Amino acid sequence: MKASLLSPPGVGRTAKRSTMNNAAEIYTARIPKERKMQNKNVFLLRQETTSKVNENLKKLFAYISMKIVVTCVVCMFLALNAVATFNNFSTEKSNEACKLIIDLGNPQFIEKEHGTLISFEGCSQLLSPEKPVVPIYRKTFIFPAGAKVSMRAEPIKVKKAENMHLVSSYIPAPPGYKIKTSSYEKDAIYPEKWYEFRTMGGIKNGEHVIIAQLILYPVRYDRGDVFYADKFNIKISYKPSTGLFDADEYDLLIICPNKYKYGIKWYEELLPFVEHKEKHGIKTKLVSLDQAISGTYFPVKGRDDAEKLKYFIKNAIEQWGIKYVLFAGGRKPGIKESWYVPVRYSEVFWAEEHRYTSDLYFADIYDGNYNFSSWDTDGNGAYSEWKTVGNLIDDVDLYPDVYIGRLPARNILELKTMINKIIEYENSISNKKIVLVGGDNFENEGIEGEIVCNITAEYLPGYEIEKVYASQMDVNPENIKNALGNGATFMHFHGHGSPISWSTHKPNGFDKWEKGIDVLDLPLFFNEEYPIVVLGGCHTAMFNISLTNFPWTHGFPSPADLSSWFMKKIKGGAIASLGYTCFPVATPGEEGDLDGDGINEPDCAESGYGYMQLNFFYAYGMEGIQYLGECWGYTVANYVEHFKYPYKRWHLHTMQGFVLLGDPTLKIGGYS
Ligand SMILES: [Ca+2]
Ligand SMILES: [Ca+2]
Ligand SMILES: [Ca+2]
Ligand SMILES: [Ca+2]
Repeated sequence: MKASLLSPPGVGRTAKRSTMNNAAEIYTARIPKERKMQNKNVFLLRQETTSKVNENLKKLFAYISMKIVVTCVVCMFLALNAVATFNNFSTEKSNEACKLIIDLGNPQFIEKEHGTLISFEGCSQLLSPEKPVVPIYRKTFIFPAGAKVSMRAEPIKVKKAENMHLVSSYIPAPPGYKIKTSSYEKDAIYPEKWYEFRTMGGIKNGEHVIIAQLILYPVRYDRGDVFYADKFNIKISYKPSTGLFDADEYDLLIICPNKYKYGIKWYEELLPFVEHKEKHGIKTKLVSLDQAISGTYFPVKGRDDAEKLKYFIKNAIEQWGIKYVLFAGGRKPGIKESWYVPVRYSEVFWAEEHRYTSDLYFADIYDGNYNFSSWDTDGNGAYSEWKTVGNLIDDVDLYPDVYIGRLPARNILELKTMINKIIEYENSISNKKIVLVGGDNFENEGIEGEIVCNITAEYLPGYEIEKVYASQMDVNPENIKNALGNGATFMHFHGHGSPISWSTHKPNGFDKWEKGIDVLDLPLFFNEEYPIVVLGGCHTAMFNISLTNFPWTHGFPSPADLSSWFMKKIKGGAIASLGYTCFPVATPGEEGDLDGDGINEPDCAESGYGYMQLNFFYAYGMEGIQYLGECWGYTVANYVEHFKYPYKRWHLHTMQGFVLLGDPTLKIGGYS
């Protein structure tokens, strides 16, 4: 290897951690806000580069608000933010183009046991079975909805790394599954291109925008040779649009079960709730499912109830300006599966799982061209279809366009319990307290559950912290109940789950499970303050199970899942729950800076379900987002921005399965 073997840079990469305690110290010593702001060296539009910025670039940025932007401001702006916002483009000019250079800095060559890992600061590592591990660089640009954007990238100079053997990727697995190693074909070409350009449609900071993503692959393997490029020429073309969204009649759309078929009771039960929401300034429209899908308000479109409902939501965004959707109903009682408010099954095969419900389907209304995001682009009636072999068949946008939550009530009593709890909750103020529950989840170095929970605590400064950690005590219902006491704002569990239980291990005690918590423990929770419960684990919010259909529960029948039990508990339990309807992915171990923010942390916190849940707390604690559904939307959107492309089965599961069971307009902590 001709290039110098640089010492491995970055926090945590400097030395292999010998004990987890050391690692925990490293990660808790940092100021949380810096975690995402330390990106100065990430998006390297360096001084020497930006001083030579093409005239067109200046022209482009001249349209940024206030029109006072000079080159150096632009440089700061791009360098300090992971996302560049091009909010106030001219709407008169028809076409704009600009050129810029992305400079990734020097490559880092990290010698591993089975080969070399090449990285650039600010890149994440792309894990793909039977492929070499290569760095991937993502840069996100935001444009107004309806604009036409394209980007091209070209490496400025391609270099060859002599005699280099790249490490091969392991195969990611859900919690509880063994992570397997793999190797790659000698005559493979990977990745096939130097870059990809993709657009998505979504809501960001309350605005409907285009999320344009440029993805660079600065290292490519070609039949035994390794090539890399550290500088790229980028060309951006942009055609503006006029505003698409100006309706502002309602904020929240509630969909309740059929008004006429099931009597008017569900509808009427929700009227005091609507009144309560209105009292707090949330303009609310209550619509029953039959009204939504039979043309009471808008022309009907769609092939089945779920698609008709999704078109209805699209109309409600465009005609009423809604930002939040609440589904007030879950599965109907009975052996045959049917629903008060429909679900959509996503069909991405992974980890022995063929299909699972995804409420994200109803929140992802638009694609990058602001067309309807059907999740069934081949029109065969199978949604987000990815069979056991081959590629993803249907295009999916995934970026939420509306903030969605569901009250998974199976009868009117459960609905009543849930909405009464919400009204009571919002009319009071909760204590600032969080209960953290974790242990050792994988045989890799580090106590993943505790690492992730410790970072949660960093995001909530000023909060009273109660820890139930397997390294310190038994993780059992008594200790969890004691830690909760009379209540908390949040509970965060990070470990292994099933639809009816959650658990973890003592450090290195993988032959035994902690008692954890299961549905039978919930009746004993009598906390007066209701926390938002985040249940990190497989299937923890699998709200479609029933007494006659209970996959993944190891044979134990239960009328409902753990998340739903938390919510339907009378005088106790939770106000809302976030969990997974399927297997999410876990990334234990240490393969580099997986989220590409320029800071290397334990992988369990940088990708997979740990990363997902942490971003929920980041949204509330660091971004100051007050409403529950918006925190969910921020979380999913952030995961989409980091891990959607290139498509991986495990990331699709994680994004599509992460569900909010609760009111998306819930004011976290209550109204003061
Ligand atoms: Ca399809
Ligand atoms: Ca979308
Ligand atoms: Ca990182
Ligand atoms: Ca890492």
